[in-house]
Amino acid sequence: MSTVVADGVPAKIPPVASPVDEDPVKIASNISYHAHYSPHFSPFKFEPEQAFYATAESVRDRLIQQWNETYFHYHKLDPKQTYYLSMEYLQGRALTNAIGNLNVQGGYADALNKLGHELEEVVEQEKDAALGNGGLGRLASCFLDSMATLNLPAWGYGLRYRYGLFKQRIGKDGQEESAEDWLEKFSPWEIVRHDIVFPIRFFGQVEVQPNGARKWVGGEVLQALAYDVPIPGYKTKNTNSLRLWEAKAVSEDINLFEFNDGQYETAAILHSRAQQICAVLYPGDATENGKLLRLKQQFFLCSASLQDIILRFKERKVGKGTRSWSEFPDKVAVQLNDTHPTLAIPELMRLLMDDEELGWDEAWEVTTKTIAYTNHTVLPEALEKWSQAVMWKLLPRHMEIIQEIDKRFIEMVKSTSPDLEHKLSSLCILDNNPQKPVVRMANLCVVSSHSVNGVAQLHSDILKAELFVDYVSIWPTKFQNKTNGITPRRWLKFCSPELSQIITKWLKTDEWVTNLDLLVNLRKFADNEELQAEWKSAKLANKKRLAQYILRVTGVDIDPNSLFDIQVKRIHEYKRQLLNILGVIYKYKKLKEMSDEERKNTTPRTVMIGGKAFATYTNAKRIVKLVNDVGAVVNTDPQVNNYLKVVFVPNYNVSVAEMLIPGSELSQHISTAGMEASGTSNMKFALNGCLIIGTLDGANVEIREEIGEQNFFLFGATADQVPKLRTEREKGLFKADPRFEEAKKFIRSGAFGSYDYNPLLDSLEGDTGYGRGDYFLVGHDFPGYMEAQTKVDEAYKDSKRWTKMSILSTAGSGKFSSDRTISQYAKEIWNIKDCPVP
Ligand code: 26V
Repeated sequence: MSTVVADGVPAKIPPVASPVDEDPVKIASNISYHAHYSPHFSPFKFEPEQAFYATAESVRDRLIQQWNETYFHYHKLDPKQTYYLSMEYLQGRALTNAIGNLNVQGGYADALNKLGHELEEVVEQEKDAALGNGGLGRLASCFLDSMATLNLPAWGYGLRYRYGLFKQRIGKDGQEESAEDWLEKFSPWEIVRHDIVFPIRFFGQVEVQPNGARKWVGGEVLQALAYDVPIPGYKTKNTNSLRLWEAKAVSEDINLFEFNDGQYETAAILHSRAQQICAVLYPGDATENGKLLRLKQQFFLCSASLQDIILRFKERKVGKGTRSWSEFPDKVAVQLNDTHPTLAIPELMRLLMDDEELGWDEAWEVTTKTIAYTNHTVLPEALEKWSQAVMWKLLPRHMEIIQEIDKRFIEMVKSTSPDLEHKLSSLCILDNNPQKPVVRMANLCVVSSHSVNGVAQLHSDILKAELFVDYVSIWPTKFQNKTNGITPRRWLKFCSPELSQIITKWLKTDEWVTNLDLLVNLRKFADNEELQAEWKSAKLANKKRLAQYILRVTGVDIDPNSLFDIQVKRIHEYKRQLLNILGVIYKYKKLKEMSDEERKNTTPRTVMIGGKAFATYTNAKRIVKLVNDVGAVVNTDPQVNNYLKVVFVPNYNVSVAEMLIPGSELSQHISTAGMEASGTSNMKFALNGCLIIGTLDGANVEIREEIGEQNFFLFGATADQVPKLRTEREKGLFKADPRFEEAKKFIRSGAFGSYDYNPLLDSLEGDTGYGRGDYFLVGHDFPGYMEAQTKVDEAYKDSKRWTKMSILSTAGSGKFSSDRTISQYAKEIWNIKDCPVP
């Protein structure tokens, strides 16, 4: 333990309050300043945790300076600006990213050394901001990084959840969830904006004004308070904003009479309701209350963000006098990250008509030109449908507007596309099925947006050919593809500095960090022995670091010389972690049946699986339990454990991914074809020189095209074969591979303990009461999967060949930069231009 005083830091390095240049001595003095005057900790201690907060506050000073300059620059130039509306952001840790983007890595590392700390240790103190579930939230965060790096005037809007995605622990019954208290101390990155507050109404009724105008009144009114998180671009001054809303009650909403009367709960009822809104990401929606809360969250985000956007539009008149509303789409683009922020559509209509007094046609023109929608899934159970009754109660004026949009859409189809009339019952927005009348949010988005996009070519093709096929004939040019991407800063430069340095050395430039296509120039060195040796040693260093981490969090000692095989993502049946573990089980059984000599000829493997199962998703939780049970048996079996280990990596999140991905050699992206919209971890793994075993699904298709089919272990049914295979399965025409049967039987025999796996295994049979036996076609794809795995084992034995494939994976990853994705959104959907801060 070191203290500031004992180190003599204040004496040697006098605290300096203002942000500083790159001189480590001055940086150290600024860190000391924050440590010393911080109201959060005693100034007499300077342990790693205090060092983290003081360092973060020092870095934040720089960010705030750039962030203010950026705001004023945008305000002065008044360019068209994009607003990304998302219910999820998976920001992860911010310190390494901020220091790296500001390009002050060396200065801060030296400064912390002077203060008795290591930067690596200090950054580990930060908790992940996990305000999201999985790929959709992480995509939003990668997009923010690219938007700032490309100097685009673009902001994110989201909710400031008090508790993010749950913390996962593995107990004797499998996954256990607990609250993730990311704000336990405080977040040094958020700036509360007491000047930015908007009223948000719920419930109430619609009142007709004397002039016939309609007005939403009554109900309960809460406040949305802004918290800004600065988003620095890489090596640029532009620092954008992620604005997160928090719900508050108005101060008069405490009834002092009731309070003094001892009725504390009723006195503060609105305070308590306000707290509920941003309490947790994804409140369980099994109950009516849960559904209502989730809808309130969505509306809260949309209403606060749009009021803010409109205010900014009005403020930025730049000498042009009053603005005309028809200019709004020339200044504002709103991107809906899936259907979660769909209520932005009726809310913008309402604000324009009821508050700004535009007529329907004018408001509709502005709204449709402003809003664009991204679809992130074709799974029917994930397509949002809200009960009309709940919507009428919570948002009566919005329901009137949605009804009117639907009515006009139906009229339009009848008059312009009479051949589609018989399809109207599925095309229209309100599903008036008397059993369960609902609002179909995706339909509302398609009807009301000027652009609809999927997130990988195959996914966009499926949208056009299936889910939205009839809309395509109405609006042939509305549908687009924008293949996802990932930020090369976080996902290569910062998480794997060793490999990054090698790439920079061989490319003779570090420009690849902002122009990822340059990686293609590595191809010509793929056989070079010197590069191969450096590449292997960097990968080995990353594997050793990962092995230490695994030992620390699981107690399992893994061999860095074995093949590191990783599957990390949310646990879902369509992602088929079950296929992976069944393959492992079969392999384990065969290893046990082999002689010692035979085992020695196999390729030693460490299989790591990680991810969170939604708390109420029983089968996903059974899969987590199975992986853990298999690990417990295999890892302690002395006959086998030199050749095979199985690790469940607990509490998978962004920081854990930053540790796992650089150390990976093979990763599994094995969803049933047609079901994974894109996937983005596949891109992160490939970028880090990891080979992929996968199906022709989502972005795998394009990754394989880019890196070359000989460098991709492909197996499985294709998306267009899937429907027929399912029908055959239902008709009992499927003949199971004996290896598949053997693996299942082995589990049922109790080889992995006494837990009842029958319900999970039954879901793989064609004749169960589950209604859709082996819907995900694990049985069909099993033999192909096993053969692909055999090819993996063979390829790994030839280290030169494997290393070449690894280099070619990185070399072929240029397309998957989120800089490319965002440039396409900017040009082809938002029509915005960069606006670099001088
Ligand atoms: C949500 C749910 C909720 C109910 C149970 C079933 C289910 C299945 C899927 C989903 C996903 C909703 C949207 C989503 O997160 N999509 C992901 O978006 C990523 C970024 O575009 C993409 O890479 C992933 O493939 C896609 O699953």
